[in-house]
Amino acid sequence: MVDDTILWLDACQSTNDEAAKYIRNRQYTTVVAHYQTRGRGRLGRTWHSPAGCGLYLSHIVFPKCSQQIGGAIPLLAGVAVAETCEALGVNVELKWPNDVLVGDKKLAGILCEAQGLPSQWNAIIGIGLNLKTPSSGWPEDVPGVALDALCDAPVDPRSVARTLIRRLDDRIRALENEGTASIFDAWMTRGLALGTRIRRGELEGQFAGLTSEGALRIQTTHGMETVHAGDVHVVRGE
Ligand code: BT5
Repeated sequence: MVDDTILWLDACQSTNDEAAKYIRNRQYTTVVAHYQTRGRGRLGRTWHSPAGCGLYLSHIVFPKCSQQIGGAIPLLAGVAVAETCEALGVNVELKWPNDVLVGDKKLAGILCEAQGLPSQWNAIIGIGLNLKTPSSGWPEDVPGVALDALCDAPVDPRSVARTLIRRLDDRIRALENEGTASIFDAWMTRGLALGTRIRRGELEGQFAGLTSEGALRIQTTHGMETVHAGDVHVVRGE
């Protein structure tokens, strides 16, 4: 049963930090909190985590594949979130590397943290999925949207958590057995259209798909460039 391995907390600073405590003894594979006091985004940013408004979930995985292939895990997590939302009738778009969007609003974010030796490593997949629009609305710097604004039926957080965990585990198994191809295909069907004009820092050009490791390829006027990390922006209106 999935439920025996989930630790349901009322509050914590960050479910990723809480999950790290169970890597060694493997008592739980997943930590979920009703709210986080210091929810973390990437690059030192904050994840807005008000009580009862989101699924704040961290899932620990011990992939039996190389860490290089494991670089696909953030994309794999995006696919698992997308599948979970689609099961509720909500279609999403995936923006490299870790945003789950509806229109120009963010429905979910993903923070993956890997550690260990190349031969024996683990990753904590942290997912913040907005379930309910905060009663005070979204802060100015949070371009959020929640499932309650997109679904007709009420959303049960525990059932969403269980579905998401199953999708993550299924996709991890596929990664171990078949490599990255099916994950990248599933990601591309929900990702930016090939040829979309994008910018990453100084680099600007057309989205040209993913490398075998899940890095982003940009066709610039100077040639093909590869981006391994950071934020990518869509350049509109040109
Ligand atoms: C992310 O970072 O999108 C990764 C977020 C991961 C959060 C989960 S919750 C469970 C686990 N435990 C943690 O402590 N973290 C993980 P990034 O790409 O850096 O995006 C952060 C930016 O998203 C912020 O600067 C805001 O602009 C925006 N943002 C913050 N909270 C949001 C929310 N609830 N909904 C939509 N956008 C949000």
